[in-house]
Amino acid sequence: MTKIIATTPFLDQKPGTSGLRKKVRVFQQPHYLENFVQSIFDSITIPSGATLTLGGDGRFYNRVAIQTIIKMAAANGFSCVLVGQGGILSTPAASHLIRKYQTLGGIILSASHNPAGPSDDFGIKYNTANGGPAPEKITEAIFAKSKVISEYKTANFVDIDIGTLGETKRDGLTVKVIDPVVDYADLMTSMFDFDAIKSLLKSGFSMKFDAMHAVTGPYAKELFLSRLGAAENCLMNCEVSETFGGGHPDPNLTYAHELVEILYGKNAPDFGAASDGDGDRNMILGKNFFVTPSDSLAIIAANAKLISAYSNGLAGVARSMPTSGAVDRVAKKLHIPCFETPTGWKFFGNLMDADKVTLCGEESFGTGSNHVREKDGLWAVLCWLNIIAAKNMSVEAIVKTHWAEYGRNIYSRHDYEAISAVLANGVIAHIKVQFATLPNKIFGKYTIKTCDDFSYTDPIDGSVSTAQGIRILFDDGSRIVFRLSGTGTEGATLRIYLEAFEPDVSKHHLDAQVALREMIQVALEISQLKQRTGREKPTVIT
Ligand code: VG1
Ligand code: CO
Repeated sequence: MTKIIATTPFLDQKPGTSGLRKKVRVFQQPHYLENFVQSIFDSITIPSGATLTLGGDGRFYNRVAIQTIIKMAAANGFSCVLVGQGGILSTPAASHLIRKYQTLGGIILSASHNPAGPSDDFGIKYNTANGGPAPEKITEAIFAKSKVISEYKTANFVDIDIGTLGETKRDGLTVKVIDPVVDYADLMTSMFDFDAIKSLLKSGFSMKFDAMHAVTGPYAKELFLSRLGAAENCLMNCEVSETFGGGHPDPNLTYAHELVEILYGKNAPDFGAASDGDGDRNMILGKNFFVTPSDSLAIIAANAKLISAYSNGLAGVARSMPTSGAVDRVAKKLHIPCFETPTGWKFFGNLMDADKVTLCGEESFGTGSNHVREKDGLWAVLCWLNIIAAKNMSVEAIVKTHWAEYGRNIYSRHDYEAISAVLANGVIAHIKVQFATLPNKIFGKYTIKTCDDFSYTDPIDGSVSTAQGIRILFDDGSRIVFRLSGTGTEGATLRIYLEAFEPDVSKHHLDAQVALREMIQVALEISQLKQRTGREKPTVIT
């Protein structure tokens, strides 16, 4: 074992909601990755016999980082590292492995949907024994350690062959290279009615799944081709590439345009879905039809009993604050609790561990349940296929029937990416200055009821998270939320979340941008966004 004096650079910011995300060249600086990994190991207790789960989304620098982490795990007293073959583990699969094999925790290497390659992004996060992202307590400790770290420990053995399944022993450490897919695929097989989905796929129902050249490719092949008997042409972009094919594997209407064109084109299949870089996000499409993630969560909740894993019903549901209130309406009808948490999956973990909620979701194309402690893209796709098979209805019919029963929470998010942090903070500050004067203000058909900066007290451990996004609430239940992203790597990203409730079925066909036009103007007026940032329009609309 060698102790290396860890000089600069140290972390310049607290790991965000999804760990630390930076440009590859930042991670490539001498000692940078090592400092962060040592700060993780110094923030947890590593008992003798401890195992670490390790893998990533396959992006550039994944394999290099894995060798570094294996050596540091050996020097820091781990007995075993479980690593996905080729360094591959989707985020939900890593979460499952941590839980299934009761490992001490896991390190997941991913910058999710951010582009990959030598001049793009890399990321790293630590997940605890419950399989979920480390809570704030630990990420704060990691950050604090990173600022005072003076040395890190590493071992001096040659690189491990992570391309071949099997076990290697080095310096008291056993490295097990395991199949990254099989445990996860077994879990999925145990949760859904695979026979019903198989019959659906045989019956002429057509689908297209887009892995966007990222981590879900091998998982999709095993699930859809091997286990569900789908035809090869049901899959696209299923080879994992270190640069994600030069693309931006963010499953939304902007970045998954290749799939969107197919679903909105001639001879469109009945069902379309895509997943992100690390496999935790999902987008659901029908023929000529887009399902918003907020609606998807509500619809899965409303139909959960059709899925074998949830046939006994749900303990409760949770959504992140900016996610629409569609699921709240379902929870009310089902007489189950509904929790509103800050953005980021780590807030759902405590609720799931305490059996308070079964399903969770975020507006950012994240849906999941207590089968793991991460959101899970392929799980969401299987939920939809299972529900379609059971109801024998099209995606569009399922959504419209749902709206007719519950009303429609018309929803959209406008992102302004890569604006200077100073200007973005200025916009937020400008809105906050108006907190005292906004209530009762009338904007056309909208009257403001209240506004605040969302803060959350965890009902399980009492921890408090403040400044989680500005909420402007209108008296008819509509909302505007302003929030700064915690996952960007260039400047600041300002997100505006818009939601209007529409009970009138005759207006349910309206395009969200059309239906929300007036509210978008209100958001721009209150924030003075155009004037303050010079931006004429959002970078991404979802
Ligand atoms: C974004 C999403 C958030 C999600 C997070 C991680 O965060 O808005 O809902 O939990 O990404 O998702 P932010 O701070 O940029 O808004 V993933 O798939 O990147 O792990
Ligand atoms: Co992701």
